[in-house]
Amino acid sequence: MINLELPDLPYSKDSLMPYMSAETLELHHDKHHMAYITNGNKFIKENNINENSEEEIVINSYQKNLPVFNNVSQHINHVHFWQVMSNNPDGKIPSELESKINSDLGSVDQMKQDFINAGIGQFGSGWCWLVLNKGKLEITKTPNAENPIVHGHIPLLGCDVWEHSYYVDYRNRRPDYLKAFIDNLVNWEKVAENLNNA
Ligand code: MN3
Repeated sequence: MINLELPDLPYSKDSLMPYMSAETLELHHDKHHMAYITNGNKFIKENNINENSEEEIVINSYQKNLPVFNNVSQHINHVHFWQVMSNNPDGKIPSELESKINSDLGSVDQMKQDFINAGIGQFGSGWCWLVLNKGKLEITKTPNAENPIVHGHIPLLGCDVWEHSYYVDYRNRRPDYLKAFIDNLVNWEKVAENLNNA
């Protein structure tokens, strides 16, 4: 039976400042992510879930078993989210990825604007994404815990727009958080790696 575990952050909690504070990461990683893991493991046991991977659990529980889906999907969303961030104000995008962004999404500036708009446009809680859909890059958004894999999309870059991800640092200013994220907090090497592995 799958046992969800909290991964260490791949950086120190104060290393994303000033764009994301240590206080936010402490709450978000140590408390919020941990709660999804605790509840996810409980529901996996209670429901005798026997899939071999976290991704399979998410796909098979989608629209069928909400407690399992919500917690396991949020777990994989957050594992992804920690990995795609770094303190990267130069924001240099590896050239192969940049060419693909230019050809599939118009330009880097257009991609960034569409990503921000997707995050602003997600009513309530959820995520905005750069995904690969049938070999093509797309910007999407999902509600609540939904991971793009339930739509057959491969997530390359996801941003958490639940209030717990930005309220400490940005209060209600979700657009400012999204702009800081896409301009200064993306580990584009990791996004390129996600594309290569897709
Ligand atoms: Mn979160």
